[in-house]
Amino acid sequence: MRLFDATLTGTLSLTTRIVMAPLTRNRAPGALANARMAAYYRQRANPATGAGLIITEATAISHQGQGYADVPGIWSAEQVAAWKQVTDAVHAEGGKIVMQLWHVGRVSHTSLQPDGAAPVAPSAITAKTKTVLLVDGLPQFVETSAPRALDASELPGIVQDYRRAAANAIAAGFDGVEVHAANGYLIDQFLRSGSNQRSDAYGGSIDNRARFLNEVMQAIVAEIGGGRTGIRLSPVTPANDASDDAPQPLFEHVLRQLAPLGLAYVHVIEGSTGGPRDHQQGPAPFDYAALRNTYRTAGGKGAWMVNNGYDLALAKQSLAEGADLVAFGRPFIANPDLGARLKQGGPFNTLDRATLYGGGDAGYLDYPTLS
Ligand code: 8OZ
Repeated sequence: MRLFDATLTGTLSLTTRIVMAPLTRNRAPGALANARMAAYYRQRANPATGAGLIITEATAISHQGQGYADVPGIWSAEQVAAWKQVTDAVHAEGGKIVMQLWHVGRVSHTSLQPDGAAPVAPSAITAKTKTVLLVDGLPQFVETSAPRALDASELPGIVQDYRRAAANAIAAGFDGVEVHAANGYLIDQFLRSGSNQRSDAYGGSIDNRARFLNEVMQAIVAEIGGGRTGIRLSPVTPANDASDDAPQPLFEHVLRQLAPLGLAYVHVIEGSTGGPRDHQQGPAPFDYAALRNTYRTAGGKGAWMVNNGYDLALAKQSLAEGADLVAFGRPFIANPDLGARLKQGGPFNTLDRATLYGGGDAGYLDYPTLS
């Protein structure tokens, strides 16, 4: 079955097509990776039993890019050194791991921002969504703070933060990076009309709304090369109050722009993140096959990674229809040896939602393996 076949993804040679999706777990106090995280990733790293490729939890490119309690960062030398224990652990198991680079934009809270400042966004529109703070070690869901609109003069600095984060990720031993352009965070806020009401070169037309993404991708590819750079998109997700009137032409434009960059992969969340796969935004159901065709027709050679609610049957179907990689999220939390379990058709552990965000080893390191 193709799911268990090796494949070359950009410069990454993968043993299987099973990918561990990025999963926020809020167990990085001080924005630093730690031994507990290294143990967690290590449990899932052996491609014979776990993932062919691991994508880290979303990792902030700057303090300003932080929006949740105890999520890790990758802007300082101390953070680079801390992540090294994770990449060493994964590589010791023969695994591959890329870092997901994240700027939350407006999905933040003043208590998480430098000097308690307002979060930043394309436009000063508050997201109708919640973020996670930790109060006495327990997750508390709170309304995001009102953001201020970024001045165009600030954008080169943020692009530079992405570039530095990519360089730092490579210095920390990662096999590559994934740019988080999904789920209503900063890049997605620029892309989609519901959060971008700018009247400058970064707002209005599709081309203008895609400009910030393009600048970020150009900078990262110049820094580390397209062959170890991926991107995550979520064309119709309503996550974090994301919305657009016409996602099909918007995202087809984005894919045409990405095609010449020689990316390792394009990671697409189909439908509503963690929810219904047929979620619709805009006038018609989103056509994912057309999106991929647009990318291929424009010369895009990166692997096509699909995500959202996949099980073995859907993975088989999707691979038969042209996907190259399949990302599993929540199943990988509850099943460190998900690869082995998929191969033999189960059984699968069930997820404990109470231990998703924050906490210690419980619900993190103690899910049992088959043997
Ligand atoms: C769940 C909780 C906090 C953050 C995303 C990074 O949706 C996240 C996230 C998910 O992409």
